[in-house]
Amino acid sequence: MTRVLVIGFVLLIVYVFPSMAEPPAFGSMSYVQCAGDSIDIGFFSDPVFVDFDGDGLKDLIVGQYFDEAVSNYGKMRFYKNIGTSADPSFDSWIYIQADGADIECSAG
Ligand SMILES: [Ca+2]
Repeated sequence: MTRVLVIGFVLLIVYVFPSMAEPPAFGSMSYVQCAGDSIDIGFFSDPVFVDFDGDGLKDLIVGQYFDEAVSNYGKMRFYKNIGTSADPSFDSWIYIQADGADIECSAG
């Protein structure tokens, strides 16, 4: 069984460590990619994998503390898994919304 450890870091965001044995022994680190680029959301990202859209594949949900391009705070990104459970893949993301508006929440 493949397991991953996902950690958000300041300015680097998300790492995946494929496990290689029980108890957990981690292989080399790699960045989670989206459309060929490393996902970099910045600090307070708190990434989690959960089947957000109910298709049986775990998606990536990541907090976004600050988006410098648009100067907004506290949004959540949804990366739909278009790969498999063992080899997730992401090609785009959207902000999670409620009632037609991006959900916003503060850090902490
Ligand atoms: Ca899913």
